[in-house]
Amino acid sequence: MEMLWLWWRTSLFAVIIAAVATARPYRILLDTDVDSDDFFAMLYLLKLNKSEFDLQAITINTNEWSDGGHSVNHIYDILYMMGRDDVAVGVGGEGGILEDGTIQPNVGGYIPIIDQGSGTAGPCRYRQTIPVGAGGRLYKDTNFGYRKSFLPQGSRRYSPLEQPTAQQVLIKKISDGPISLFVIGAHTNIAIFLMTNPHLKKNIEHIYIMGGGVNSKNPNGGNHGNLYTCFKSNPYAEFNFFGDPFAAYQVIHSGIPVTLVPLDATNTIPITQNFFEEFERNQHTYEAQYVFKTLKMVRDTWFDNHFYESCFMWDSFMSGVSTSIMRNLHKRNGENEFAEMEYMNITVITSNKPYGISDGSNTLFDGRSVPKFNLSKNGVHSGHVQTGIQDPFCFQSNGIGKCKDGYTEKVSGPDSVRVLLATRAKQNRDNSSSLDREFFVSFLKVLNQPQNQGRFNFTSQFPYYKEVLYKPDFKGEELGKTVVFDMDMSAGDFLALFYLLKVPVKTINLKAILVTPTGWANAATIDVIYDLLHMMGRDDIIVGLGDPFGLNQSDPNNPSVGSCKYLQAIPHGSGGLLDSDTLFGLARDLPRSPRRYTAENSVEFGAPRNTDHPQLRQPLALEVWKSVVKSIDIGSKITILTNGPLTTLAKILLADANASSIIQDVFILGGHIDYTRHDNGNVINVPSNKYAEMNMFLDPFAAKVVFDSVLDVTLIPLSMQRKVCLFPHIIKKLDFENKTSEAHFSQRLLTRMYQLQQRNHRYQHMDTFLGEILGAVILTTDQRTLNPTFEAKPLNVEATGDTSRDGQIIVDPKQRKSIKVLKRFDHLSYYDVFADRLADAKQSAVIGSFNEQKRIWSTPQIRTEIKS
Ligand SMILES: [Ca+2]
Ligand SMILES: [Ca+2]
Repeated sequence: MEMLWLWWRTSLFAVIIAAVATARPYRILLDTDVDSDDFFAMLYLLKLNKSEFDLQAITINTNEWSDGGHSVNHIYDILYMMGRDDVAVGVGGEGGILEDGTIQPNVGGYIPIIDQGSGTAGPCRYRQTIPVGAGGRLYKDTNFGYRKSFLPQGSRRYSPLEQPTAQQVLIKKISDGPISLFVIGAHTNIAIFLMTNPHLKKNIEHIYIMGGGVNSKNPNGGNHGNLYTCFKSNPYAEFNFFGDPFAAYQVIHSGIPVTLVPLDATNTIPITQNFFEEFERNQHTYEAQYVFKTLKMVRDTWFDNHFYESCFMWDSFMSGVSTSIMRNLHKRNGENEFAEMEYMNITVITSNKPYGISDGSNTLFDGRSVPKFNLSKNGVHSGHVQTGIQDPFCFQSNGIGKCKDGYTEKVSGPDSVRVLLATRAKQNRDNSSSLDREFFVSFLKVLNQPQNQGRFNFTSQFPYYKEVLYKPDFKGEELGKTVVFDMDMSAGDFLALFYLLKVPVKTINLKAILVTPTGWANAATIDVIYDLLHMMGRDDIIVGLGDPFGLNQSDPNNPSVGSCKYLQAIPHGSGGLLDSDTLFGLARDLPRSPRRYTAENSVEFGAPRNTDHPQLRQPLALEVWKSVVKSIDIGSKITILTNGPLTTLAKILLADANASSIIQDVFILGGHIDYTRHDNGNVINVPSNKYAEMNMFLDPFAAKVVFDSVLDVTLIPLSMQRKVCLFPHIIKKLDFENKTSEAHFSQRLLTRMYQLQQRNHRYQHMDTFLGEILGAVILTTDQRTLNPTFEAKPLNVEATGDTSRDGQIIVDPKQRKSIKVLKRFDHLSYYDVFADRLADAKQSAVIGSFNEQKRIWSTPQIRTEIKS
C-alpha cells in the first residue's frame, strides 16, 4: 500500500513537472560581449529544442571584447545562418547619465556606469585591460577572418538610427512576460535596465551569469582572477565583472535570484587535447564547423604554449549548466548534469578600502556634496576605484597587487547576497570516454545534432559560387608617380579612395594602402577596404595594417594593451566608431572580396607564433611599406597621402632609417592653422582643446615626428577642407544619368550622411568627413584646374601630453624647415572635378555591389571576367 502511494505520488509529481515543462518554453535573453566563447554559447542555446528553450533576444555588451558595429553584424550573420532572423538583436544607444545621476533612456553601454557621461565617448578605465589589436578586439571583431569567409550574409544589418538599442530590446522582451537572463559579458546593459525599470524586475525569473571567481586559483599563477594583462595591480577580478564592477554589483544585489558560473567552475573544464581532437572528428553541421574553426584559431594564436591548460569553456559551459538547471528545476539546489553547485554569500567589490575618501578616482563621489545615485557617503562604493592597469594605488611593496575591483568576495552581513554558484565541472559519467567532462559530451552532441541546424555557409549558399580576384593589366601602359595612401577608414577616406582609383594610372600609380587604426574606425574595418578594392577591380593593391596604438600610448610592459587618452574623443556610438565600422550601414552593399583580414595561423605553418609567413595573414603596415620600397625602380620615389592620424607614417620613419630618402613628398590632410585664433579646430568631446584638428590631436607625438623629419610636407589644413563641405552641392553633382557604380555608392553614402546630419545632433560633425576628399583631389589634379596656391611656414605641432593643447599647430622659428600649406584654391570647381572623375567610365567598378555578386553566383554561365 505504501509502495502504491509512493508510486502514485511520484507519478503525480512527474505529471506536474511534465505539465510545467510543456506549458511553455523558457524564454531567454542573452547579453553577450561577442567573444569567441560567447557565440559557442549562443549556438548551443540555438540548437536546443525551441519548445523548451526559446532564445528570444540578444543584447550586445559594447565595452569589452568586441566593437558594436562589427559584433552586431556578426550576430546577425550567425542568426541568418541558423534561420533565426526572428531573434531580436539590440546594440548601443545614445543616452547618458546626467550629473545628478538621472539615467536617460537608451544608454549605449559603451562606457562603464561610473564613467558614463552624456554621450558615447569616454575613458577606458577597465576596458584598457583588453588587447585592441591582435589577441583582442581585432580577433573578435573579425573572428580571425572566419566571420567574413564562412558566414552567409542576410538582410539584417546595422543601420544608423534604425538599429534597435540594447535597452529597447531589454524593455520589450522583459515586458512581454517571464524571462531568464543569461549574462556572459560585462553587466552594464543589465544594470542600466534594472536601475531604470525596477517595475519590470518581477518578470525576470532568474539571472544566470558567467563571471567572477570566489575561491578560484588561476592555473597560471595562483591568482583568483583572470586579468592576465592586469595581474600586477588586480589579481582578484575576472574579466566580465571587471568590465563594469558597479554594474555587476547592481545585478547581483538586485534581489532577483542569481546563479553564477564563476572561474571556480570554469577553471575545472580546460579545453583538453582529447576534446579538441574529438571535436575535430565531429563537425557535421555548419555551426559545428564554425565553432571548431574558431577554436582552432584560438589555439593557434594563443599567447603562450599552454593552450590546453589555460583555455577554458567559460560562457559555453555556463549555457550548458544553466539550461540543465532549468530542466531540473524540480530538483533542489540547482542540481544539474554538468556542475557541482553550492550556495555562498558574496558581494562584488566596486571600490577599495578605506571607504569615504576622495582621491580623484571615484566619479560617483569626488567633488559632490550628494553622491551620485544617492550612494552612502562611507559605503562600499566610496573607496578608491582602480583607474587603470598601472594605477599606483594598486601596487604594494610585496609585489602582489591590492586592488579588488570586480572581485566576487565571500562576505557575511547585510551587504552580502546568497547566490547559487557552480564550483566544479562534473566528470563524464562514461569512464571509458576520452572526454573527461560531462559537458564536453553534451556540447559536441548538441552542436552536431541535425535539429535546428544551420542552412548554409557563405559559399554553399550559392550554386555557382566562384572565388575571383580582379587584377588589372597595366602592361605596356605608362604608370604615373607611385602613391601610397594612408587612411584611418573614416567615411571620407573611402570617398577619397574611390577618387584615387579613378585617377588615370598614367598620372598616379596607387601601389599600397596603409591603415592607421588610431582614428575613426577599428582595425577590423580593413575588410571594407578590401571590398572596395575588389569592386574597383584592384585586388592587386596591397593593404598593410598599422599599429592600434598611437606613439607612447601602449603599455610599456605589454604593448598589446594601452591608453585611449586621445582616442576617447571619438564617440563609440552614432556618428563615431559604430558608423565608421559599418560605413554608415552601407559597407555590406559592397561586393565581398576573397581578400580579408586574417589572423596569423602560426602552428599550421611552422613554429608557434611564427611571423615568417606574411602571405598567410594580414600584412603589417611596415611590411607593406618595405615591399613597396622594394618594388619601385632604383632612383624613383614615393608620394604619401595621409588622411588620418600620423601614427603609421611616424612609426615607419622611426623603424626605417632610409624611409625619408625614398619619400618624394607627403601630403597631410589635417592640421588647423589660424594664427589669429578666430576659428576653432574640430576636436569633439574635448572642450578644453579649442584649436587642434582631429588628425593631429589623435596622435600628436606621431605628428611631431613627421613635422620634425626632413620630409617635404604639404598640409591640407582644416580651413581649406571647410571650403568644400556642402553636402547638397556634391550630392547634386553626382546626380547624372548612367551612373558608375562608384558614383552611385558615393552618392548614397553622402546622402545618408547628410540626412543623418539634419536629423540628429550626434551627426553634426559630418562635414569633417566630406572635407577629407580634398587631399586626394589636390594631390592628383593638375595646377590649372584648381589653381592651388601654397605658403611655406616654419610650423610645428604641440605634443606634450596636455590634451588641452596637444595637436595644435604653432609657428616655431626654431623649426629648420618649412611646411607647405595649402592657402587657397578654386573651391567652386572642386565639386565638378570630383563628380566628373567618378562619372568617368574608365577605371570604373568591375562588379557593382554585393547583390550583383549574388546574382552571378546564383546563375550559370555568367561571365565573371573583368569588363573592359
Ligand atoms: Ca563573454
Ligand atoms: Ca580620415
